[in-house]
Amino acid sequence: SYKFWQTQPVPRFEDNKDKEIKQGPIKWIKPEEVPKNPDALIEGFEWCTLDLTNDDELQELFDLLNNHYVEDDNAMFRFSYSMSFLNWALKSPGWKKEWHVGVRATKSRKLVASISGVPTEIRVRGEPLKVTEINFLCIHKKLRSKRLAPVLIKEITRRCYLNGIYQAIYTGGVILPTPVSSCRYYHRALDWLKLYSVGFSPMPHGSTKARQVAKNQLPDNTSTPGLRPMEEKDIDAVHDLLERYLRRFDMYQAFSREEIDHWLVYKERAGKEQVVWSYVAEDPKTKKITDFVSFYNLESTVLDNPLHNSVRAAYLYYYATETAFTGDQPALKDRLLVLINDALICAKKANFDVFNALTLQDNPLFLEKLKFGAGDGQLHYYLYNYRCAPVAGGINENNLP
Ligand code: YNC
Ligand code: MG
Repeated sequence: SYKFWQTQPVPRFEDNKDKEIKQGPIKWIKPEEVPKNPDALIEGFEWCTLDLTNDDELQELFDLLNNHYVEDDNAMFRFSYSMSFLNWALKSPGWKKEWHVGVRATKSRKLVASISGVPTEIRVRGEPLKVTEINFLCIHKKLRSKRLAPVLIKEITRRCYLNGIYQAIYTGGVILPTPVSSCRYYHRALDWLKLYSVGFSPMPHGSTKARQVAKNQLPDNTSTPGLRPMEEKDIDAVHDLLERYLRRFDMYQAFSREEIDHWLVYKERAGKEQVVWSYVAEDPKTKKITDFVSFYNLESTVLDNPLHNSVRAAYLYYYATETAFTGDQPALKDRLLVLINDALICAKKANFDVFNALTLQDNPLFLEKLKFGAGDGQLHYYLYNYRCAPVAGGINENNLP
């Protein structure tokens, strides 16, 4: 099968068995051969470009996603991206209106599908690559299984090619040809009783509610010396630290200063929900920024529960520490145990119910120790029109405990 994906410039599953994978683009795109107009849609629907600077259109995308976007396998929870989150994710530096693609019902004008992209630059084993990061592919439940997804994907591809971008990065819970890397989701309960009552956390065999609550208790105060919220004045120090930290991995985002500002110290308009929390550790003596850690806010709607409507989830985002460069593995591990535990404490204070993290970068050093448990969810990373050897779980193997 993969009737659509086998026509696309992506590696086949078999390709990863080749001994030597020559890294680079799969297909060379001739700009003059890129179609000037979109493909036709099924009768009764038409293309649109969303204007997300217009709150009404942002609201339409919000409504589509809140009713039809990603659910877990048992349809108990559905991602609920806030309007602030969509502003943050879709209007990052260099964003283009043309990459906010929608489909409307011609008669009712109702928005029934979306796919979007924002530009960024990544490094793959040292090679710089300008890419579009594709996200929010969503089709109304009543229009599923009509082969609309391939039409949406071809349209955003056309719009990327027209802008001179020939590669893309995207993630998903489903297996497609062919992941460049795969991670597992881990979850750390902050409000175990709530997670239990919504059916997210099971009661471990032989345990009790009281024991689970006690097990997940956190200290009231953080313990990294000099930990404080990140401010604008920290941007250059964090940029430098994160850049050096990420260079240790095979694939990562190559941030500009403007991107650090946007992704880590994002300020929403007054009255809107906070999206990202970032903290720095400032050495009390030298005043140098030695560490930083961040997480973002992504709620899930609880479907069909009499007690709770939503779960507030914090997702571990970027972090970095000077101890990563000392070559002293136990020191790195010890530092991360304290730093990430502090992030848990901050998230608990900000009223989050659960803290999620993936098995990438140095995360395996602290996940189990900090009482994260493995979830059922996987996250696969994909590159479009670019071939390279698989990246081992995003993890630098030398850093495994
Ligand atoms: C998926 N998540 O395999 P084959 S993640 C990519 N990503 O094709 P139909 C997907 N492809 O197998 P439906 C996919 N899910 O025949 C399915 N497919 O080759 C493929 N869910 O299309 C699938 N959002 O329209 C099959 O399926 C073909 O009506 C079937 O629609 C799918 O945003 C979907 O999970 C996912 O809204 C839209 O189920 C729908 O089921 C839905 O008959 C809930 O489609 C929400 C959801 C996905 C979240 C995400 C990243 C998307 C990446 C897309 C690929 C981008 C490529 C790069 C483009 C730029 C290139 C440059 C430069
Ligand atoms: Mg469809």
